[in-house]
Amino acid sequence: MDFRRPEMFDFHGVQMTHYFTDNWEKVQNFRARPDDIVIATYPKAGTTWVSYILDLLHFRQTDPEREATVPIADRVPFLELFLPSLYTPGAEMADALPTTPRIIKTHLPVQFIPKTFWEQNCRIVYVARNAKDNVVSYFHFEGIEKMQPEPGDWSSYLQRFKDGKMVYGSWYDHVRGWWEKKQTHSRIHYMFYEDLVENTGREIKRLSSFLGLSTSEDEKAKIREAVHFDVMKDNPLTNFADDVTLDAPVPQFMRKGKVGDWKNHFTVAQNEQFDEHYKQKMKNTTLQFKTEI
Ligand code: PPS
Repeated sequence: MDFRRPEMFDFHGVQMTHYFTDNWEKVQNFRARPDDIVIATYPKAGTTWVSYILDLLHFRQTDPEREATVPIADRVPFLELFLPSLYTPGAEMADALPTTPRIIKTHLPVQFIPKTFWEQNCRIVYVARNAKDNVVSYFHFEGIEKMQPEPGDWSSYLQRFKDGKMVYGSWYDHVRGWWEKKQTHSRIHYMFYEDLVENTGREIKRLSSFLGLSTSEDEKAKIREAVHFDVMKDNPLTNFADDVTLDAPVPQFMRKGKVGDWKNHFTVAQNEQFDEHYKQKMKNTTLQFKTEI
């Protein structure tokens, strides 16, 4: 396989790797349709989980064949992904999606979203996850994902996270940037990983209503079952079993799916320093996260 772990570089003020910038012109010139739905997140915030919920809300009943055969990465293409030796570029896949609506995944910070999505007034679902669990999940993922830079050791990784030297840049800027945009843009549904863990049924209901759907109670219950961590972990269509860039046996993409796993990683000192730094970075915002439930 002709790919290797990339270097990060500064891309318009955000750390990126070439796998997500090489197709920039096509991504920026993407032509959205008004009914396209975007799922946007900082990496490891619950993208796959919410992508699957959105897909099931729209297509579980009308297209059972798709439900039984099409992997999540093909149902919900990753817009800026460009690794043509292995995958059809995300922008091409998104363009060619046969469904209505098309559901499209991105990790781009708000300032990089192609303008077509604003012009077409598309619905956007943004999922945010608390910083501590997010960095832990990202750390483990980079250990196994050969398309990402080497994570190095935990304590330097945590420092890098605080400094914003991560692929897709600063978590703080990402979650805040989208939060600020949401204040003036009604077609953004800003949701939290922790809420989804705490009450999946309630969040599915909110999503259904944001999408303008009238999903029955029975259907919502079926979706809730299908998107349970253990079920998605066992489902080869959602657990990235065939992902050739993952250097690990199947279960590791679906790692733990918990709120509060950070407690198994942060030392007391790291936690205190993190909290102090967090306070500075997150002052002057109304955005609040739960780090335990
Ligand atoms: S990616 O690669 O950025 O698209 O990853 P992403 O899907 O955003 O995030 C992966 C984390 O989400 C967890 N996950 C879930 N948690 C609870 N329930 C369900 N159904 C679920 N599906 C995915 C996954 O386990 C990763 O979190 P960690 O903490 O590493 O387990």
